[in-house]
Amino acid sequence: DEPGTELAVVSLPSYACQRHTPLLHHNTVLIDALSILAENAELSENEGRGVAFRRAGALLKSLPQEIRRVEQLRGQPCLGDHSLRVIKEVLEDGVCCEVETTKESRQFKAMKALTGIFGVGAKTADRWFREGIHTPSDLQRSGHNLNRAQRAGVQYYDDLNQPVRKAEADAIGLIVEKAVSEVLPGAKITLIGGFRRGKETGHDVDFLITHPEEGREEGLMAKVVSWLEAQGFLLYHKTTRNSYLESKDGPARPPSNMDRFERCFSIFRLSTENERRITQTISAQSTLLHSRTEPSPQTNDQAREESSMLSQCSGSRSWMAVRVDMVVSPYSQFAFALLGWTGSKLFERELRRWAVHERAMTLSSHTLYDSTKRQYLRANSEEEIFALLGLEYIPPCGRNA
Ligand code: TTP
Ligand code: MN
Ligand code: MN
Ligand code: MN
Repeated sequence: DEPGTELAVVSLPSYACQRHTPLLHHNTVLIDALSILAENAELSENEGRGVAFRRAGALLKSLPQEIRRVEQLRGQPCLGDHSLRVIKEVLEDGVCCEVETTKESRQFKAMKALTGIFGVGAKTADRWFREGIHTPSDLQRSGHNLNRAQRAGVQYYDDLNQPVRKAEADAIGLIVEKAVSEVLPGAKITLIGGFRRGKETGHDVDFLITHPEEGREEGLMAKVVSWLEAQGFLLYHKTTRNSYLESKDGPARPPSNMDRFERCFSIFRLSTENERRITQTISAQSTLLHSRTEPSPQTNDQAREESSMLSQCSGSRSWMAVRVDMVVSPYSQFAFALLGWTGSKLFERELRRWAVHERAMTLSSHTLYDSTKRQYLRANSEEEIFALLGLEYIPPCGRNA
């Protein structure tokens, strides 16, 4: 045996919100295997099973070293029999049979392709799969009636299935910032979601908008959306009003993990020219952007000519479609909204589970309710919320569970 491989890793705490989960970790192959099974469970609407595999994966992400033998994991929480079996098989044989079978299965492939369409969830995808629809092209040929979101999803399928890069997120950030300052001076925007956790790519870009004077944020989203639409930045948008104040069942128990902020799920039209100009303005040390549509080692004229040729022959263009989520929160709820929308989804789930089971509290993206004291607890920062929950503060980059 190589020295060191027998070293027992200190046993980690079991809730992901009690430990740091960095973006870069030491057990990628094992985590990838568990992620496939988690994804498959989620697509089959087996949420409990999905969460079990996600928790096991997150535990491995928190480990400070590479695991070579399954015995090194003795005493660690979050690892059920099934996950341990998968880990053991990957360590011993390089692959796990169940994972390989899942990856190759027609159903898994079809469900992934169909839920990859914006506006299509597991239920709808499963119904279509049973009808023999396996791909977005099958769907188009089928003549099914699609709703507005799904039509946009099919139309921009290729773009929306490309990872969004940080430079693109920053470019969109400047556009949203401009929109917000035009319609309500003093309002501020914060980049949330995966990019706030330090990810270099994402499936979308998420923003939280607020105004330091409570109440000024009311009706803000409609104005922001109108401005963006008038400027030609929006390919699709669906705004949902704030339903928090009107709710009868009280703020402590949102019907699901969905919160009730005014929000907009949208698709931006990001011009690659625009992105380049904007990004150069923010970073004095000019970042070299590798555009998706234009080859870079050319003069601008050559590139532009080629790009316009491409747009005629192969559908390549000088712009791209990017998914963007925007949420508006009143200033008094900002810290909760920030914590709730920074993710990861598993980290959020773990925070709420910790709150209920270990503190008899209910955490949402609006408030924290203490059932013992029968009162709402206020907080002005994420640090305060962690403290109220009796947790060590975990910065966004440590929330990649
Ligand atoms: P996502 O944008 O789905 O995920 P992400 O940003 O972590 O990952 P990706 O890079 O792939 O985009 O969600 C971001 C956070 O927003 C997530 O923690 C859950 C939260 N969220 C809510 O709180 N309520 C909602 O209704 C939705 C859709 C998300
Ligand atoms: Mn996101
Ligand atoms: Mn409109
Ligand atoms: Mn999002």
